[in-house]
Amino acid sequence: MRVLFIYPVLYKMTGLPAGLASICAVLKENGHEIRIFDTAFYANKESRSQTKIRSERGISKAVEDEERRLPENDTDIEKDIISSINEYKPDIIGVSILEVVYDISLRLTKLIKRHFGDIPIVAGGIFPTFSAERVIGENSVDMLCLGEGETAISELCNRLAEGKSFTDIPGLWVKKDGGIYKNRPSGLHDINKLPYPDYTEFDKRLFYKPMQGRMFKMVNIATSRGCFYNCSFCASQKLVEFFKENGHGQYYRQMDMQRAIKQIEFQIEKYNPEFLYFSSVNFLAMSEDDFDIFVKGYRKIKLPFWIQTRPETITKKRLLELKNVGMNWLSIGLEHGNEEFRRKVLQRNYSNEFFFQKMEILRELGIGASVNNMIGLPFETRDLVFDTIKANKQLLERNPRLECNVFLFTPFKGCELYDVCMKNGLLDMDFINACDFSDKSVIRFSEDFQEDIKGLTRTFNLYVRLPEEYYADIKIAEKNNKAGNIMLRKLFNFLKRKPSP
Ligand code: B12
Ligand code: SF4
Repeated sequence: MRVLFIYPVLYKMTGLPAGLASICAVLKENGHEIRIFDTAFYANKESRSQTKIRSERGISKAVEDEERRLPENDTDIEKDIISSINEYKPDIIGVSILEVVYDISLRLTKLIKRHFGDIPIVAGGIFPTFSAERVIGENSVDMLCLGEGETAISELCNRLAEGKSFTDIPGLWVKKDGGIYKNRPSGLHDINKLPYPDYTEFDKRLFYKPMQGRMFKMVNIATSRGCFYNCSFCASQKLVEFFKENGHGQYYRQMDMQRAIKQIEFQIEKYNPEFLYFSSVNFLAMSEDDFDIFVKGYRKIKLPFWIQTRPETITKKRLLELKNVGMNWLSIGLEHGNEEFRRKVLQRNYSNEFFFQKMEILRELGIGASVNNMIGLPFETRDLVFDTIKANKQLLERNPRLECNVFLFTPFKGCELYDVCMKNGLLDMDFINACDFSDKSVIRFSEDFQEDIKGLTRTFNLYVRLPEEYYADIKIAEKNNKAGNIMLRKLFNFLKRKPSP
């Protein structure tokens, strides 16, 4: 079968999707052909890359070679998709959907249905998994996949190729003769048995990600799936519940480390990256034995790499060994600076002091990191945001090399905080988060707090990095008006001139 995957993704949101690439690998093994159509490089008048926003907010360095590495398409997305379908003539079209791209996904599936009514369209990904009724209710969607899709879609393609019935495939919901066949989710895959994710058909620009002011060609390596923590703002908890309720056991799976090393060697050979991007959500959640195998195996690889992990997993010994084999940067979530709020609302249980000590280890070892924070959480107040600012200030005193990221909290379906927002009347009933890095929260906050969020998001790094005698000026810079914008530029210019630590 000829399969076309649509990968709807925000503007210049690069990085490779390991889940979809895993499906590509399984389909190819089964003798099917793949093409991918992504939306990353089509701009509209509001499009701004995340890299640009981060540098404007004083979080990270401007990325000099972004335009060269990631040039935009100068063609029209709708014309392009139609001509690529006319030329490739797929037998089936799959769309991989996260909530933020649901709008654009539907725009494309509707367009395709209008022009190519006979080609079946199957939706998969986190959003269709958590909003199945809504997605299957769309006229332009013929089938959807719940949970992991490798077996379900390859079985579907095999049956379509053989002209067999496909209404009973585990994991698929299928529309037929005016009804919907709702099969239970298929089991979880043994990640040691799946073929390595296949990125060959993805746009080469998607391999590039920014790192300290430069774009690097990166390959995404997943050494695990899922996570065993329960943060209320993340899909992990509900994914775990979803698979347990359906009798499929533990969603969190760690790959055999010998195999992970083989995968790394294979991906390097195949794609020739300059950097490795480990997308495992909590990279260091591995046993001492696995860690030793990783470090020994990675020693000969000699490529810089990036990880994300939890503070609980950090030890000096581990970080030193990782640094020695090439770890260049890591990302870690503080998420909020008020301990009680973090524990009660976000379900993250550690003290600020504990987190600070971990960041001191990084300083001692000369390792840089991005610390992630959120703003605009339900029940948050301006004072609570200032607890986050204060905690980041204290962090920088202990480790001046840290980058302090701030993200506007967005409640996605499939995370506990979404339900909390709904129960408390903080969201519209059929709400869908189609945000594109907007600085206005979708939560029903008071007008004053909405203004605070906008202002504090753009000035977060000024508050964090400048002494308190500047706070009156920063308050002026919070406002998006003439005086505020002049002050904002002035303060950021001042910050740029400050000698770096
Ligand atoms: C790596 C990662 C990324 C990568 C790659 C994205 C990708 N699509 O894989 C990058 C850096 C690009 C990224 C970006 C973003 N991400 Co992200 N990301 C992840 C992360 C950490 C791992 C994804 C992964 O590999 N999972 C494991 C694989 C096996 O699962 P999977 O991707 O869901 O794919 C399987 C099934 O869903 C299904 N499937 C998927 N697509 C399809 C298509 C078809 C046709 C079929 C049949 C099946 C199918 O089969 C796959 C294989 O089993 C997840 C956390 C998580 N737990 O998933 C967040 C997560 C997916 N990201 C999230 C968010 C919010 C974002 C951003 C908006 C963040 C931001 N503001 O920058 C952007 C938006 C991306 C976009 N589309 O524009 C949210 C999504 C929430 C939601 N309900 O939509 C998650 C769940 C994290 C969270 N907050 O809980 N992300
Ligand atoms: S935010 Fe990170 S640590 Fe928390 S549950 Fe999600 S993946 Fe796990």
